[in-house]
Formats: sequence, structure tokens, C-alpha cells
Amino acid sequence: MNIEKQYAVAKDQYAQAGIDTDAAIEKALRVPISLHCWQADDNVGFEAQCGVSGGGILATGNYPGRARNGAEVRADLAKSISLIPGAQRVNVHSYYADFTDGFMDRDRLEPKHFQTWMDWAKGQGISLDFNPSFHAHPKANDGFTLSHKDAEIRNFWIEHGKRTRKIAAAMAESQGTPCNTNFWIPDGAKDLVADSWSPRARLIESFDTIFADQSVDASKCVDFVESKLFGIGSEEYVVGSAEFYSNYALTRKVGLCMDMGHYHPTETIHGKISSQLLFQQKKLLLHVSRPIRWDSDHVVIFNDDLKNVFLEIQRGNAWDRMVFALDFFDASINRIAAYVIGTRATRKAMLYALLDPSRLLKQYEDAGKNAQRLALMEEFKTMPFGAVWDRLCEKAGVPAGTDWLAGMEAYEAETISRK
Ligand code: RNT
Ligand code: ZN
Repeated sequence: MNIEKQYAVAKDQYAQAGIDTDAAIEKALRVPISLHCWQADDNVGFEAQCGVSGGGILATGNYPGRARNGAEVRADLAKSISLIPGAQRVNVHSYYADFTDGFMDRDRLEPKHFQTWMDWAKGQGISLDFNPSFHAHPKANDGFTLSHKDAEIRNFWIEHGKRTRKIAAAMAESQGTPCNTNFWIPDGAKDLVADSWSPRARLIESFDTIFADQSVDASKCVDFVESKLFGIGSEEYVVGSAEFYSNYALTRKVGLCMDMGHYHPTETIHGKISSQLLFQQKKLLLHVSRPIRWDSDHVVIFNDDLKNVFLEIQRGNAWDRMVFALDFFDASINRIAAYVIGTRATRKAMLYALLDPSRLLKQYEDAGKNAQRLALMEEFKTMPFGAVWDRLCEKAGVPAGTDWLAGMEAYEAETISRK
């Protein structure tokens, strides 16, 4: 009742600025957000259960209740999804293969190792996205994979890349929607290198070999490459830098992935979107994350960085040219809450952008009325946005406000055995 009343007032106020809140809610609910399976278990994956390698990218914290296997990861994802409004997908990494008949190394992976994921996704009525995994593996221990100087190691990883594209195509086939496949590699060096050129030249060759496989249907497996500035152990040199992948993606006609945490600490990414998309024919994949001083992958919140990204998309009418996936991991709080907070914040930022008075702002700009433009931007920050958000949640049949916390707490009590 309260939501209805407040929404009616808000709707009217937005309408006075020419904005249709019902249409914004509908559109915001339709844009898919891909939930990363690796928040549920702190990036550990399922290879470790087979006594092989295991361990992923650093997640800090030791809050109890980490998912310990496929069933638990999927149950946590399902619970989270039920508390989040709007279209969702699930993003699987290849080290989350379910080995029902024994461990297979990454150069031997096949679609059948992801059958449990595909069956589960079908049951949930959602689609999967996919990622080859080039990290947390003995053959990645010296910091190089696809750009390695040893051809044998390089070929191992090339084979992994090829196989993951086939798995992605199988997922697409099973779900009837394309599977977005993201390539991130950890390659780089802790300290100064004498030769920054050769690894990059080899990386071009390796990727060209992986993507040359014409038997993989491009409308099913949609490829992206993700750049990075630095990582733990690759502070001085990263082979796959932003410039490297911008140029690679453009010349090879694959998609680019921009992770919000993969740029200089004071750099934000919204300004880069138009520069990429004015050249790129392919979609741009966004890894929604929250860096704090470094690529710390904090849980995403509804902050200016996030709002600005979606405002750019809205103002450039680029919704159909983007793919959205989450990439954060926090082991210091309840992990379902991490999913829910981060995904709801992302959906919120979409709605916020869809309620932007973009048309009026551009009219002011065209007329040289820059004071009016700035004033309108400022005033819009205090519009009754919360009432529209609550209405969106209600429409999607999920709890509004902090009501979802009760569901999370009940689930936490049920899964207490994990502690
Ligand atoms: C790493 C990249 C990459 C990973 C996932 C697990 O810095 O952001 O996207 O987080 O692939
Ligand atoms: Zn990322």
C-alpha cells in the first residue's frame, strides 16, 4: 500500500520531466545481468576436490558458510536469484567443471563436464555464460600461459581455449540463447622485463589459433577478451594490457571486456564506453566490480562510478550493444548477501539511468544552456528514485527495501551445517 502511494507521487514527478517510470521499470527488468558463480565459494572451484591444483584469485575474509561443492554453489545462486529483481544469467568458470566420472585437466574438458550446470540452468529457466580459466593451475605457476615462451605450455592453454569455446557453444545450444565467453589470462611479471614484446606477439598468435576454429558457431559462442592493469605477481608487466586488447578486439572482430577494477586507481571507465563503441562492431562486455585503491573486487554498490557507467549507456542509447556480468568476491560477509547487494545495486543503477532526463539535457546542451544542464543534473539526484525502485521490486515479485535480509538470514540458519 505504502509503495503504491509513494510510487504514484514519484511517477507524477518524473512525468513532469517527460519521463515514463513504468516504461523505465519494464526496460530495467529486461536487461540481463550475469551472476558470477565464483562469489559463492571464494574462487576455489571444484578441481581442488579432486586433489588437483585449485585455488583461484585472492578473496579475503573468512565469514562462515562458503559453498563447498557444485550443489552448494548452485543452491546459493538459486537463493540469491530469488531475492533479486530482473533478468539474470549465471556465469560459470571452467574450474567449476563437475567431474562425475573423474578429474580431467583443462585441455581435456568437454561439454559433458558441465552437464549438471546446463541441467540446473534449464530447471531454473536461466541461461549460462562461460569463461576459460587460465589461472590457479600448475601450468600457470610462473605467470605465463597463452604467451608462454615454452610452446608445450602454450599449446596446452591453446587447447583449453579451443575446448571452452566448444563447451560454450554446447551451453548455447542447450539454452537456446548465445553464451558469452570471456577470456582473461593472468600473464605478466612481478618485476621489470627486458622483453615486453615477445609475449605479446605470442599472445596474438595463440588467440588467433583459438579463434580460428570455424567449427564453433559464432552466433552461439560470443567471444570477449578482458584486459588488466596489474595483478598480484604481475605488478610490473601485464601482457594483455588495455591497449593490447583494444587493438586485438578491433582487428580480430571479437568483443572487448572492460572490468571496472582493471584501470588506474583514480581512473573510472564510463568515459571509455563511447570511445570503444564508436569503433567496435561487437558488443562490449562490462565486468561490474568495485575497486578500492586497487583491483580489490569489493561488492558492487550504488555509487557514482556505477551510475555514471549506466548513464553513459542510456545517453548513448547503447543498451543493445552491451553485455553485463558481475565480477566481485567478498569472503568477509555472508556470500548470498554479497550477491544480492551487488546485483541489486547494478539493477538499481540501470533503473536510475533509465530515469535520466537525457533528452532535456541534450536540448540544453545544444542550445548552449550549460548552467541549466548542470542544474538539471543536480536536481535529478534527489528525485524520489527510491519509490520507483521499490515498485520495480514489487513488480518483479521480490522483497523491496531491506526485506530480503529476512530471506537471507533464514537461509543462513538452514545452511548452518556448513560452518
Ligand atoms: C581477473 C579478472 C577475471 C576474473 C574472473 C574470475 O582480474 O577480473 O575476470 O575475476 O575471470
Ligand atoms: Zn573481470
